[in-house]
Amino acid sequence: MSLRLPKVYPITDRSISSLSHEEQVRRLIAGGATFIQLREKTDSPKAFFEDATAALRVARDAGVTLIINDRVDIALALGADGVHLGQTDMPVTAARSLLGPQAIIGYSTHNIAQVKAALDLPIDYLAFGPIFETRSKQNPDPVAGLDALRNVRTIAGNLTIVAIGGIQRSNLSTVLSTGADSAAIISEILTTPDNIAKTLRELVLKRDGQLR
Ligand code: TZP
Ligand code: MG
Repeated sequence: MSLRLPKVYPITDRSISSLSHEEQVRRLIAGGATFIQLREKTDSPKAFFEDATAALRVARDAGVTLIINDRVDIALALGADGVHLGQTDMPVTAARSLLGPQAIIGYSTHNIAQVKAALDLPIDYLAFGPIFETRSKQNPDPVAGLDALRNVRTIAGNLTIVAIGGIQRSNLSTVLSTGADSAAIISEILTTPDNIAKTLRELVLKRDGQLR
């Protein structure tokens, strides 16, 4: 399985943006996002469900793909496009059984052993990181670095690779040229909430002069 993703893959975060997921999705879409992940680490399931319902409506109206971090139950209940799972979330095979063959499943890895183990799983993309230092994740794994990303590109074959962790304007092109198909970004896009659309547009344009 290999999924075509945009070069910049934004992830929502209420604690950084101080905005609802719905509003973040609106602004990200205004900036050209075509694939968004909702990531919620503190809200109650009920509150997240309600916000995510509104966010999904906005995404659907714009033809934008929306996936949910961690919560297979919420993704299923919403009819979202898929989930992003980590090493301690519901096993990928169980999620695939619940969500079906059409759902998008992304999976986080943090070292080469995890990447090798992931190659046998029914996933649509493999996330790898943190590539650089990040302050957006609690208890992050050790920084993996660009050399490890290069190694992941070699062993992952055709599988879509998403790099994550500390990706900014200054290192985006390097991350992509090192082998990532896409860069998942939180703080660089959300830290200045009034400029979310502008920042995203600039990040994508800076790369190659066109939105994709
Ligand atoms: N997983 C690995 S690093 C990270 C996650 C969720 C956070 C990435 O956020 P930022 O702000 O782009 O470094
Ligand atoms: Mg998770």
